[in-house]
Order: sequence, then C-alpha cells, then structure tokens
Amino acid sequence: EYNIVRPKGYTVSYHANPEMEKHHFGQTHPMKPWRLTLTKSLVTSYGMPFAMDNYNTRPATYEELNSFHASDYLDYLGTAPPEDQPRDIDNPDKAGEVKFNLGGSDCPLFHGLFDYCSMSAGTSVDAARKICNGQSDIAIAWGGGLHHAKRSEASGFCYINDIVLGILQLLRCYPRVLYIDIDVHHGDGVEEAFFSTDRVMTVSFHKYHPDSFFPGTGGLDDNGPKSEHNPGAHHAINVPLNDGITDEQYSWLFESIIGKINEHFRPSAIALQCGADSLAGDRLGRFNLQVQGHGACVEYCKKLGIPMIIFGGGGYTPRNVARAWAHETSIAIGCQNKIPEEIPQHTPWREHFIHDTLFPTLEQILGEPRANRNTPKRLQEIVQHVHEQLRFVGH
Ligand code: TV1
Ligand code: CA
Ligand code: ZN
Repeated sequence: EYNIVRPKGYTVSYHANPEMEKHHFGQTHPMKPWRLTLTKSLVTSYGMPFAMDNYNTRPATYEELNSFHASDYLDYLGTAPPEDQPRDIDNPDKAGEVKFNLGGSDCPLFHGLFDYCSMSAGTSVDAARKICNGQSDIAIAWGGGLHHAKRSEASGFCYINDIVLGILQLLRCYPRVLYIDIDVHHGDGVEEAFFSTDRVMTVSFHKYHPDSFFPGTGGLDDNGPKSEHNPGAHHAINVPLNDGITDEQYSWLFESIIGKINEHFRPSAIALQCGADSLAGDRLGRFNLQVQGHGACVEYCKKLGIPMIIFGGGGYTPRNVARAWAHETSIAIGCQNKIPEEIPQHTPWREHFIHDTLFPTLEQILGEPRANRNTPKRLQEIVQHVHEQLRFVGH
C-alpha cells in the first residue's frame, strides 16, 4: 500500500531464520532474540519484503562453523546440557564450561543453544554467498553480528562468530574486505581473527573505558600486532568514545574515518555490523544516537557503491532495535522517503512502539538526555590519529 518497489540497478536480499526468534537466554538476560520478530513485523507492515529477495535460511553446517571455530569447542557447544538439566552422572565436571567460557551469566547454556548458534551463522554465511555469486548487492542478516566470539571461546552473549564466517566466504572471491562495527561494544572477536592479514581491515566505533565497560579493549593505539613480519599491522582501527555522543558528532566521525579508509584501503566488499545498542535509551548502551544518526552510517556505506553485508548485533531495548533495523532496511532498498514516519496501524505488536513513530525525539526516548562527554578536541585527535595510521596502508 506504500508502493514499495524493487530498487533499480541493484538487488537487496533479506536473510532470516524465524526459528531463531523462539530461543531464550533466560528471564532477565538482556539479549532477547524476540527483537528479530519485532523487526520483521515492522519491515513487513511497511511492505518492504516486496522490494527484496527474501531467504529463509538453513542452519550452518558443522564444516562451516569449523572454518573458524575449533572442533573441541564446537563439540562441547553441541553436547553441553542446559543449565537447568541434571548433568550426566558419568560426566559431572564443569571443566569444559570454564575452558570455553560457557554457562556463566553472559553466555548461559540454554535449551536449543547449538541450533540458535547454527541458525545465526547460517543467515550470515548465506548472505555472504549471495554477495559472492553476484545474486545480491546488499545482503541483510539481522540475526547475525555476534562479534565477540573467539575461535575456542564464547564471550559477551556470542558463541559463534558469524561475522568471521561471513568474511571468510567473502575472501574467497574478493581481494579486500572492510569490516565496520557500530555496536556500542568493541568488535574484539572479528579484529583478533584477522589480526595477521592485510586483506581485512577492521574498524570499530565503541564506548571505551577499560575498567568499567565490556570488553575493555579497543584503545586508539591498538592497531594490530606491530611486528616486522605481520602484514596485518595497522589494519585494525579503533575509535574509542565516551558517554553521550550525538548524531552530529558520530556522523562527522564516521564519514571522516570511513571516507579516508575507503581511499587508502580500496575495499572490494564491506561487512557492516549494525549493533543497535549504540542508540539512546539502550538498556546497556551509553550513547545519545537516534535512529537517523545510526541509519546515516548505513546510508554512507551504501553510497560507496561496494557490495555489502549488513549484520545485526547488540541492541537491548527491543522497540528501538526494531525501529533502527527497519529504517536501515528501507535505506538499503532506497525507499526511506516513501514510508511514513508513523508506525502503520496494522503492525503486529504495535503497542510496543510507544510514541507511534519511527523517529522518536531524544526527549521522548530519554526524558533528560545523557551528558555528552565527547569534546570536539578529542574527536579531532581521533580522526588525526586514524589518518596517520592510514599512511601505512595501501598507496
Ligand atoms: C544475565 C542477566 C546476564 C542479566 C548480563 C551487561 C546479564 C549483563 C544481565 C551484562 C547485564 C555485560 C560483562 C563482567 C564480563 C562481564 C551482541 C567480567 C545489565 C554483541 C556483551 C556485554 C555485549 C557483556 C554484546 C557484558 C554485544 N554487560 N545483565 N553483561 N565480566 N559483560 O561486563 O556487543 O552487544 O547487564
Ligand atoms: Ca563497535
Ligand atoms: Zn554491543
């Protein structure tokens, strides 16, 4: 009814597995897979599926997971009993859980965990394959974006690093991949996975406060292990930020930094992690970003005209996550000016979208905005540092 049509000259694909949404990390855990249902509900009520290729994705196979993750880790992940289940009398020890960081409060062992992880990874791997074989120009995988998972370790709500799996697929057909991470947390798992290659450049924007904000890594000077024989040196870029950053500051930083990186590194594909916990009012985040400022990052990347995968990630206030990801889906399609700001009357769970609009104001979201602790001088210094790093990259 909004006359949303396929974009001219390029293809957008949407990759999701609705079974993922039914999983629960636990009553009070901040990660709510149900936010994907809310996102799909908005995307659908605006009529966006008509303008995209929609894929119901399969779970990733063991071999696909094994392209990054260690076998002993995957085997443990596949057999560890859920927390509330009495453990096998013959195997009562928790050694594996300690070793792989499973079963704590951040990374609980819940029912269907391995299926959930395989489905998330499946959406990202499928999205990457569609980009590789030229069937898609912008592939969307909101169920992925789990950037903290390590080769043999779960971390920060992430068990399988679907982004690394996706980038490994892209590297089969593209010489250079640029990874960009706008989640409020540092994208440490992806950064570490590609520390030793100059074919992947990683850039994370995040809140940085080593002793009080997870994961504590990602300082301005952390640019990858600097050794004579490491081609990956200088290919990790970190943008450490303080509480309360605004749309204007963030867009300026993003465009100054990504613009310069694009000139020097000349990526042949982009992997963009769109964690929505960088939005104002997030349960875990600390920034003052609005849906518009978050979406401006997607818009800027799209305008570079390079094949791109868009992943989800964090985001702990489900109504804000759904607004941002629906808006960003519309940017991918190029229909953002055709859809009304007001949430359509027929949207399932419309009552969750308090304020009835895609673009609530900071006052509506927060009441009193969070104090902005980012000075213009510091932001200038950050851009300056990044530009200096880039002298070591490309030509
Ligand atoms: C259960 C119930 C788990 C309530 C976890 C916030 C909870 C957190 C919970 C929480 C919470 C974190 C740490 C401390 C490491 C721990 C998807 C030394 C109210 C990509 C992951 C953040 C972010 C992990 C993931 C962090 C992502 N913050 N309530 N846990 N220990 N963990 O600080 O980047 O968004 O907070
Ligand atoms: Ca980040
Ligand atoms: Zn996060």
